Amino acid sequence: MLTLAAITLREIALELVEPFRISSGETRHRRILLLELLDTDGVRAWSEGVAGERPNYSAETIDTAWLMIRDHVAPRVLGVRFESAADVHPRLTVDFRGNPMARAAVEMGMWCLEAQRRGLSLARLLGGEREKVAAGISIGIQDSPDILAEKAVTALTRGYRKIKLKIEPGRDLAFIRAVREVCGPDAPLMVDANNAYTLDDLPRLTELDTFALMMIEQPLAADDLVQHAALQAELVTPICLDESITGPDRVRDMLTLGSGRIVNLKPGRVGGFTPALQIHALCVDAGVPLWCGGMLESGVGRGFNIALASLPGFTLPGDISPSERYWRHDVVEPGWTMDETGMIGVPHTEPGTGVQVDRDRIAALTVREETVRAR
Ligand code: OSB
Ligand code: MG
Repeated sequence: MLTLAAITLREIALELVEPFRISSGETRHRRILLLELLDTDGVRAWSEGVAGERPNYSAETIDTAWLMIRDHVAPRVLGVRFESAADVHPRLTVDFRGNPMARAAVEMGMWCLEAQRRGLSLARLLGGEREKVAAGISIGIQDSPDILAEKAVTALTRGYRKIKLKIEPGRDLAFIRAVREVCGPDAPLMVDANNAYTLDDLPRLTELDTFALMMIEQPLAADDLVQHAALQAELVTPICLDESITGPDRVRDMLTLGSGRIVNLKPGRVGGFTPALQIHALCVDAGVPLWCGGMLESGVGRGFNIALASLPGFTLPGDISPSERYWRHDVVEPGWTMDETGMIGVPHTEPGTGVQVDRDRIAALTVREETVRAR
């Protein structure tokens, strides 16, 4: 049994160690939404909302998520007796359209709360088995091919098992050619376009196809599956879908249409762990390689991604990097670290995510705070 007494929303301001630029915009000063869930027995869990500062990746922002959680999500779960965290998602989908990141922040927090109550690691509760997960790095768009190539080499030397390079038309071919040249033919390279291309760019995308990339992530529109299918038919490189996969049905459609061959799964984008587990099962059944994406999370959200990535279907390295890649000081103790072989340990012996939130640090970084209670 699981009954929530209160949810506290906090916005913290956290500066990235370097700006992160994708085709639709640049981020340096992260505004991060953290939730603290309190149940009727006094057990607590933290979770993170992954909506960005601006609606350039998805329609949601931290501001819309704040409003939706306070006025629509929290009132649906506060004071309700849940058998388990798996029962939360259904309650958040009846007559409720959109806003997956707002729903996921609460739903994932409930999974962590259940893990805390049962003295289980979040990874075990979700069905995770791996002791370590493979780390990848997502490198933003740079000013020149040389700068990008140098960053990619440094990342490879550090041990990262997948190097993802952000691209856009005009900052693609010369950039990727430079990286491939210095990193060598076997380096695990991929690109992510965040919807920057259309089918009119076919010649350019066909040239990208010659760089032996692991995959090309979301080249076309954020809500498209049909044009991606047409593009995939022209390419040897597998297409990986990110933005287009908003739930299990979109994975089924991707398989039917042939829109892509790999899935980037972000639990926040699909509305939480319950739909994420459904997508995991679908991909395992269909033999579709899966990896866990990232949203520049603090150590809180990173813990959720690491727990999820410990499931057996996550066969490719995620966009999961250690804390130091993002923050001078993370908000959890200990911070997330990567060994020299590019692996991050999954804490299976601690309850929940296995890291403690640094309350003093969070208090110092908090910009606004609001608590919603069961009525
Ligand atoms: O498209 O995967 C993306 C960050 C913000 C928004 C969208 C994306 C990303 C990343 C960062 O690629 C991955 C990370 O958290 O390291
Ligand atoms: Mg992406």
